[in-house]
Amino acid sequence: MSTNHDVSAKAAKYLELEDQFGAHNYHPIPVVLEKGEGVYLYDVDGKKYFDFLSGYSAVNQGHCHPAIVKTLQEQAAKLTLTSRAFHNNLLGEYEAYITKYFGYDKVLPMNTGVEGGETAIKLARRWGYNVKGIAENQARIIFAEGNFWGRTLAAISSSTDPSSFKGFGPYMPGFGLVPYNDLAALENELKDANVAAFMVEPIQGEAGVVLPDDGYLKGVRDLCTKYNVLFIADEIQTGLARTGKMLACDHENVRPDILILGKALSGGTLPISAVLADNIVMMQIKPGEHGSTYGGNPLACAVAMKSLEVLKTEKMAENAEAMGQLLRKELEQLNSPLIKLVRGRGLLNAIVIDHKDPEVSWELCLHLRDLGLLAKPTHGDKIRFAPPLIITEAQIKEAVAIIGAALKKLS
Ligand code: IF1
Repeated sequence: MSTNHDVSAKAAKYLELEDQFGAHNYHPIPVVLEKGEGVYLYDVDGKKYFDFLSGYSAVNQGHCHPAIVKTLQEQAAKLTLTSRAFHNNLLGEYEAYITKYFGYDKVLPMNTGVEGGETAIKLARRWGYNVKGIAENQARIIFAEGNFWGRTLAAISSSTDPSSFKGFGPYMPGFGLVPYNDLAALENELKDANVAAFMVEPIQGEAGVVLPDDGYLKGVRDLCTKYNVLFIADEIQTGLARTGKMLACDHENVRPDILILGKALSGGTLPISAVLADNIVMMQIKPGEHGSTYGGNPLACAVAMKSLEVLKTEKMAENAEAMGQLLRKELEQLNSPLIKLVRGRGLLNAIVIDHKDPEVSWELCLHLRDLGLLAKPTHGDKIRFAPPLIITEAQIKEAVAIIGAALKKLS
């Protein structure tokens, strides 16, 4: 493994700036990007890459989607922010649009995904006290081991990954954990009358694209109904056509009580998140009790509506389903001894690398970069393959040829 993975002198300058002036809270693949178009990214030296990360599934619609960018530019020139101290002419239209789109009474607009999670938990606690009748300060929220929902103190308080939570205590009380994909363990917890909600990702992204058994989501729905507990689905990564359906919950036809969306709600242009629920949950929060400066701003409203619209008009869920099947089949046909496992749903996929050296996934991603494909290892031995949902059959085949060539450089 003595490949020369040096970057150009031009790229090195950008790395130095970040190294000197930025916090060292990331360890990126050494590549400096300056342009995106559809499924492609371009670096500062003009080299073109397939994007197989899609901004962690924020760029489902493809980089700089023309219709989204047009809407963004037009609205940016007209009105961007009023704050919620006043009304704006797009908020109500957006709220009507997104609630109809997903079939909920109401929406609460926020910005980042983690704020969506925080909002869902605040709603669940309120519902727990006001509706379920839990005694003050006794509400519990249950999470699945291996979950990832962001970096706030609440989010890391539910984390089982030491690199997320270690050294940042004390942690949020009132949280519990059960193993993922374990309905018996969940039922055991839900018997506690102080439990207000179970919050779960339909497929665990950060954990390495971990799919539960068929029937798990249906089982979660049934248990939450049985024990009068809210089912919160974190579809920030799995939602918006990524897994081959508009929501990953649609694969089992289950409807969560609280739905959290983010990432691709803006096609990668702005931080936009949304929490959807029916009145019995949403109306527990009263004026002045929750919000944010940017949540529901007119620019975000316009961009979110267009981002949702193109997912449907361009049939991105259908394409994700078809291209995902092709991608997994082609990856399996590489018959690489280094690929232990190919797994995923739609275009949310991962390979598990079979090698005793954990550095080999990183090395593979550097070879992929050199050959024109960008991907990132997660948890050592896994590499996520999640291109924009507009990818074509020919592009999938070309990308898999690159992956095959990169794997050969390692063996
Ligand atoms: C980082 C991974 C992806 C998420 C789910 C909520 C959030 C996320 C299911 C919070 C965010 C990110 C954030 C990014 C890395 C990342 C990630 F590698 F950790 F696993 F996407 F795959 N729920 N996911 O996946 O959303 O507040 O960030 O908008 O470095 O933290 P956010």
